[in-house]
Amino acid sequence: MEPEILMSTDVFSAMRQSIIDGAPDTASSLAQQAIAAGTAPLEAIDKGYVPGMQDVGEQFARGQMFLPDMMASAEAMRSAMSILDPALRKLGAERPMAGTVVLGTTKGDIHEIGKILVGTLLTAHGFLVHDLGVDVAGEKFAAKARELNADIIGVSALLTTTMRNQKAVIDALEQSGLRSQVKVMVGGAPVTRRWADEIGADGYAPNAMSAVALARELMQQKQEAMPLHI
Ligand code: B12
Repeated sequence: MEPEILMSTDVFSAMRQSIIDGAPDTASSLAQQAIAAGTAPLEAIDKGYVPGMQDVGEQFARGQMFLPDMMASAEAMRSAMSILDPALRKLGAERPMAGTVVLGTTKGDIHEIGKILVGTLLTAHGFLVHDLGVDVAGEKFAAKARELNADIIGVSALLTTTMRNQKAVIDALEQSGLRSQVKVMVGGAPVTRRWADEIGADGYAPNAMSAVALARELMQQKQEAMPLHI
């Protein structure tokens, strides 16, 4: 194996380990080194940090890790993201506005890392993103969409018990008469395309990069549905 390839593989596995160890300082200093070495921030996330999070989830499910460990891992992930986020956002700064997205995690759910990543990549690709945070009720999504005249609402859910609150967002849009104007995309680890269809969402994406492709597709659908102004 070429030495360069070996080196980058080592860096990615150190990133993964920093998440498993719940070591914020190591996680951020590896992110700094990666940026200085010209590694694409998305590659560091995909090949280093996210696999670390997946590993943590599996260990938690097997009873080999406990809640405080998972919290420390989340802190390490946030620390790495604080370095990578500005580098990702810079990409979107000069692009024309692709659309307005209101983003949030469903009511009862405080998982935010995946949602933040989706928001960062949407911003990096020219979308104007308003992140409502976590534990957000359907009515709040609808009210913010009305206020900003948003094109898309993105709803994240990480728990099987809070997935159904994604449907509550769609219900709130219907109740406020906004459903035909706003596209809804859903995501989060337990969410599937089938679930998205079942609740009447306009789209589902399994990760942040495909969320960008989906948002672009939804914008196109919106534009095609718009009556011509002559
Ligand atoms: C970190 C973590 C936590 C942290 C969250 C910290 C934070 N600030 O976010 C803390 C410690 C707080 C936590 C708490 C809990 N957690 Co937790 N957690 C995780 C863990 C390990 C990682 C989640 C994560 O950040 N992944 C990394 C990101 C990048 O991936 P992601 O979230 O899937 O996002 C990607 C895609 O899904 C997609 N996406 C995400 N959102 C959206 C939105 C849209 C619109 C689109 C298009 C795409 C999209 O794109 C993202 C980027 O690629 C997962 C395990 C796992 N593998 O998912 C468990 C996990 C989700 N948690 C779990 C549990 C049980 C809990 C607790 C109930 C534990 C407890 N006993 O208290 C609590 C719940 C608290 C609550 N009310 O929400 C279970 C859920 C089981 C289930 N089936 O419901 C999991 C699966 C662990 C397990 N294997 O058992 N957790």
